[in-house]
Amino acid sequence: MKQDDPETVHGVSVIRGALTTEEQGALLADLRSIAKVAPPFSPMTGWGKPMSVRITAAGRFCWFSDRKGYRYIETHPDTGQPFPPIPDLALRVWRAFETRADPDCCLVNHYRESARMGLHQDRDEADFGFPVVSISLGDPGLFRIGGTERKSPTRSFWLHSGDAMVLAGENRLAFHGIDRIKFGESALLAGGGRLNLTLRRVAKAD
Ligand code: MD6
Ligand code: FE
Repeated sequence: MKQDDPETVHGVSVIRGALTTEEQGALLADLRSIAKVAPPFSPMTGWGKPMSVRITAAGRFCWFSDRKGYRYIETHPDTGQPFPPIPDLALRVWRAFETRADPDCCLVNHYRESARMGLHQDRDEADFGFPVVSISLGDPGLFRIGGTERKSPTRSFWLHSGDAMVLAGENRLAFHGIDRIKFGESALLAGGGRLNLTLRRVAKAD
């Protein structure tokens, strides 16, 4: 794992190729085991349409959304079971950026062809002093980021398989999303697609 000198891409801290190809494969295997016990689901948006991304999680919390709104949950919506532990490799990436406490949530987003994620802020966590750390796997995703208001100007850049990125400081509450993926470009996922892990602390650290 590469932990040194994050570069700044359009004001965002990125470690290109943080995970080697072998590590990406190992993390993918971990995610497959997670998906077996915590099957990915498509949360409903506020206007009753399912999201194009499928999500699941590891750690204590998972993000969830339905007509009643969005929130963090501690048991799987279908199985009623708690989520499996966060993979060690993902924890190691987090610790390259943050050592005060480990994350208690690792969201896993799965993008199939033509899936996207609209501009949003991650603001349901207790302490914005902690970052959100992302790891990308599979096909490239066009990441767009703006400022703390929806109408703030945005810029975008590609995230590739193995890249790690952190939203912290002035970027922590910036609006961001995924415009599109370059489906079928990476060989990591058989059949194409993109996986993104976002590690965060939902509860206050003690
Ligand atoms: C994605 N990422 O890359 C969506 N959120 O699929 C996010 O929503 C995100 O990459 C907070 C921090 C980093 C992220
Ligand atoms: Fe986000």
